Amino acid sequence: MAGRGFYLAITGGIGGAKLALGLSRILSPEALVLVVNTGDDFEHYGLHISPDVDTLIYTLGGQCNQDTGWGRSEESWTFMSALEALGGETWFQLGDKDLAMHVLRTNLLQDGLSLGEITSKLAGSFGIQNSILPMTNDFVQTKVNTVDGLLSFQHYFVRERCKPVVREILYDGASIAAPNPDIVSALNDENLSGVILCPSNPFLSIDPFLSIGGVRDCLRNCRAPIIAVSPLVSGKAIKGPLAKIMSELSIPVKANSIAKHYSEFLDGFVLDNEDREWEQTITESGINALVTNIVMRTMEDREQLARDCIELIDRLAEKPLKKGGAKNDKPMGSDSG
Ligand code: FO1
Repeated sequence: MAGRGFYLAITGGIGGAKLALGLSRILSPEALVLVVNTGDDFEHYGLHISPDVDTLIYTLGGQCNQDTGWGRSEESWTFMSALEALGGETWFQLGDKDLAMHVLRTNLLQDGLSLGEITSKLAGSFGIQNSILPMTNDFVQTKVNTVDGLLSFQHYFVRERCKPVVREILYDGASIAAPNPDIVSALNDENLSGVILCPSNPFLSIDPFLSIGGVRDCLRNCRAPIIAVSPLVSGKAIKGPLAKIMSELSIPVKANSIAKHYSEFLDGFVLDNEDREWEQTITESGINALVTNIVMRTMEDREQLARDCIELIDRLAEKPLKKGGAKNDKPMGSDSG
């Protein structure tokens, strides 16, 4: 593992949070910075809700609902049952303790704090020492264009249960949003040892960040190795609508489609033993493939996958792969063989 360097993990959703937890358990707090998707954010009952931020905070804080992957453990639902009795909308379940996060976040936003400042405050109250950086302090909202019309992310994902056929995914506000400045400086920091794209849904949880102006350039010009962990195992998503969305977008539901999706800045790709057949294709595209177990059932699985990612990055840092892409402008030098 590199010396005093730190690693940047980009995450969104439940699968990403699992690897983030594994990384947080094998790295010291200052050696792991987390970038989290806020494209799922929405206003509901006048509250600003940041689901992926909260899923990450609850997961790292050891208070995540293990059955659903979102919301808090040991939750009560008094507010929801009272709301239902009043005839309010209940398609989006808000636990009593979870509700406190949304009320406080909304209040602090009204007081003028940035999403970044609020996230750091909330994470701190769960005893989390890692810095958790929302992808932007502006408002970018994932919208899903379906055969039934344009849906907000939560309407598509929760209210309609991902049933409508997807035609296109849009990131409202991305063209005028600025990336979180703390992320830009981290990507340019000489102590950055590597970047890990966690096994999140590329279209719903990673692309909102990549769609923000300047982010792709930052990643392409990043001097540290960038790797991604496949969110697919033998053509199936471990959780969520990824496989369905890919087939609706006419993208082959294969691990190497994910590597291709990120190829403009990717140095390494971690895929499951079941997808070993793609190792050669991915390597021939100039991306270093690592085949291992990527299904995280236990805490040990999470920690082992985290170790595999760090080892791949550290290996790439010593002997970067010759890449056709514009990314590696560094002189190839003698060790390019
Ligand atoms: N997902 C659901 O499928 N149903 C819900 O009722 C629900 C409520 C909810 C409340 C707070 C929160 O932070 C997340 C919640 N989620 C729910 C998950 C949410 O839709 C996330 O956007 C997904 O986890 C995708 O990232």
